[in-house]
Amino acid sequence: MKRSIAKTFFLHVVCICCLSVFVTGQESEISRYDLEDILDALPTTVWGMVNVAKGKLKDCADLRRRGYVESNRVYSIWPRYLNEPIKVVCDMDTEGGGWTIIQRRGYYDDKPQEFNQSWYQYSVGFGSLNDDFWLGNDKIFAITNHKEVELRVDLEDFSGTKVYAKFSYFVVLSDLRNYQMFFGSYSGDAGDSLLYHNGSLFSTTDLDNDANAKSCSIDHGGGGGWWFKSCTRSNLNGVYYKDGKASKSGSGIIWNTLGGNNVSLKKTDIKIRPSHFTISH
Ligand SMILES: *[C@@H]1O[C@H](CO)[C@@H](O)[C@H](O)[C@H]1NC(C)=O
Ligand SMILES: *[C@@H]1O[C@H](CO)[C@@H](O)[C@H](O)[C@H]1NC(C)=O
Ligand SMILES: *[C@@H]1O[C@H](CO)[C@@H](O)[C@H](O)[C@H]1NC(C)=O
Ligand SMILES: [Ca+2]
Repeated sequence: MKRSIAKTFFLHVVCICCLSVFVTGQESEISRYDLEDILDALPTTVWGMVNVAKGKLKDCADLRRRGYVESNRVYSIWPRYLNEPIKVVCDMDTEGGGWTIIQRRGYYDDKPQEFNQSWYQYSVGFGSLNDDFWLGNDKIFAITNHKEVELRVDLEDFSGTKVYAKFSYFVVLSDLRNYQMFFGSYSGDAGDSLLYHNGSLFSTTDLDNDANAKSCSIDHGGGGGWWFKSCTRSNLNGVYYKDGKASKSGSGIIWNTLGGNNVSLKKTDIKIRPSHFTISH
């Protein structure tokens, strides 16, 4: 209730702002997100008060802008659309930092984290932020919807080759929409093994939303959750094979352009940050 009142009020303010920009006849590069940020900084607006109550740190980019530069430590953030703060790890180094990490493989000490988990576990997240984890689809939904974010996937194979793939935007819909995923144009040197999956719904062993007659997660994916289509050119939540060889095609940590569906990777890092991120001060 409070939320919708705040939202209504907020929309009115935005409209007044748009109107004044229009009336003065000036060209304006101000986007909707900039307007939100301007309004956020005003504690006299309803939206501003809500924001103060919730804190200003919505993702790792906010932390980086405020001078936090340490990677690989646990931070608290409070993304919009979540009822409570959450813990995350950030990449504060790559391309100026500000990345919120949503998945990691191959950072474990003794035993790799198992990724053959249920729909519920994929929704809320699992594993340890200090080594291997899935942040959780509800959190990924929140962080990809409060502003436009880009996606970066860092990959390392067992020969030590490191490559990456970037996507100009990335958005994951809510649980009600089965965490359907869309993204924008590719750049990088890993090859684009995600394009095939654009627009796919998320599936796990206990919830089959894929486009295959069978269950991709059970029959091909090694039990992991992913945005399978019919079935997979990438499967970064597959089985961790310590020798880099998937015993069953597609079941490992797969990025098809890196050796096909039989080669399993050593390390992965999936992260997001606002598109066009810069540190202006
Ligand atoms: C995941 O796979 C491992 C190894 O095959 C198995 O021991 C474990 O029971 C599986 N966990 C679930 C939740 O299916
Ligand atoms: C992914 O799908 C969406 C919706 O169909 C489309 O707008 C977008 O351009 C696609 N992304 C790529 C990289 O083709
Ligand atoms: C992948 O491994 C399967 C056996 O699991 C084999 O049938 C297939 O030919 C292999 N593909 C490639 C490209 O090596
Ligand atoms: Ca199916």
